[in-house]
Amino acid sequence: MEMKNREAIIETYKLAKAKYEKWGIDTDKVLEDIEKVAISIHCWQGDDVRGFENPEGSLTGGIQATGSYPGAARNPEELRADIDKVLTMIPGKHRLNLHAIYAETNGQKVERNELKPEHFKNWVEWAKERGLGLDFNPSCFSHELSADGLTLSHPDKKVRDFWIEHCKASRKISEYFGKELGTASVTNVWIPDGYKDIPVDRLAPRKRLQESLDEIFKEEINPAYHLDAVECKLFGIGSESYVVGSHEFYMGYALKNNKLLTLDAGHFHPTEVISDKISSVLNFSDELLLHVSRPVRWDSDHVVLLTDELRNIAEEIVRGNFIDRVHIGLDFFDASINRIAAWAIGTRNMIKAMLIAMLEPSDYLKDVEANGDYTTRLALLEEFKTYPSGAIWDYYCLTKEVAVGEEWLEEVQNYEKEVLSKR
Ligand code: RNT
Ligand code: ZN
Repeated sequence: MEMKNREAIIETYKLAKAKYEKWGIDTDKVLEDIEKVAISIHCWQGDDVRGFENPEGSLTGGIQATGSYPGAARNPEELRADIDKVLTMIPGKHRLNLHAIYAETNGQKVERNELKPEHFKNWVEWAKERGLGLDFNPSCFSHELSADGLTLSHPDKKVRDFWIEHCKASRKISEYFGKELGTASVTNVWIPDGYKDIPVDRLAPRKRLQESLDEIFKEEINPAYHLDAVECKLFGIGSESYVVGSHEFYMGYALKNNKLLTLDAGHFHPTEVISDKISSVLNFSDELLLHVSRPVRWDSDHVVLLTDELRNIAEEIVRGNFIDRVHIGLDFFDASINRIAAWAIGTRNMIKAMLIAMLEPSDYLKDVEANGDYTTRLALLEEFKTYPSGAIWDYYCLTKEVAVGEEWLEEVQNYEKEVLSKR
């Protein structure tokens, strides 16, 4: 960047800093705090949730990546190179979230219930070199044993056992991540189980799921290495009428068994928001996992934008002092635009939302509210919307030596020309 542009960013930062100082916000301190916020970046935006097990296979389980933008990663090397590229556009130190289908088995067919830590050795080496933490997910979809839409709640014990073993294997892989990298790996169990049409027996599948989970979690694993999370859902393609692992099911299960609940922004009724759930769940649970996504009329997994709801999620985390208790994961997969851009846009937005939330004088606003002065509350919240948070964000990117403003787009375009278009 040209010297005069750098100087302009620094000058603008100083002016913005003075504005926030008036409200008792020390922007230098905010920049120290935002650095500690680690976002768990999902690997599956890079290849439309295909994985390496069977790249020709199609994505099942009621989720879909639509679009045919060229350049998707076809193998571990390409995926890692793409993530490396994304990381150059994102300020701060973050985490990578892997799925079991991203195992590297040297061309050998390894059943999912037989996956071992060694199949993730390359990922661990890669993460170590970059100082990143890893998170994990068993993959209970896109497989012949999930073809009828049932896994851990399947009436056939043999099918259930296969998925139980897969989830157990996944916990061992996660433990290995935690040991190797010195930061607990959060492993999230999501299953597609449900019915297209109205079931008669809503109870039996839930009983079976409960038993399967009990079996999966039987072995205690040191929470310094590994944490378990369970993800609820309302409906999916093929499970429109009934989802076994509903919100109430997993909320009950998580609280009773001391597991993390996962709240995915797209897994509720279209007008229901996860921002309002954070302060409730954390009354009863130590920690929480979020799958930040953008549902458009349904669980469409669109790229995360700086919407009101994204800002509300970030505000809830910051205002409640929950930064150490909420694991922020991303979950979207858009195949209709450049995938590196999708990652960069969504991840930058998540960090931006956290930064904006940290720039709010929330103690002052809480006092005003407690005194019943809702006029001041509303007036200030609206005025703060046009405070110069962008200047703080630009300065943060500058000091972290990542693209400032839309500069990253040119980097993506060059990468597309030089790398992606040749795939
Ligand atoms: C599906 C869930 C789940 C997946 C990923 C790939 O509805 O949101 O989290 O999107 O695990
Ligand atoms: Zn999710």
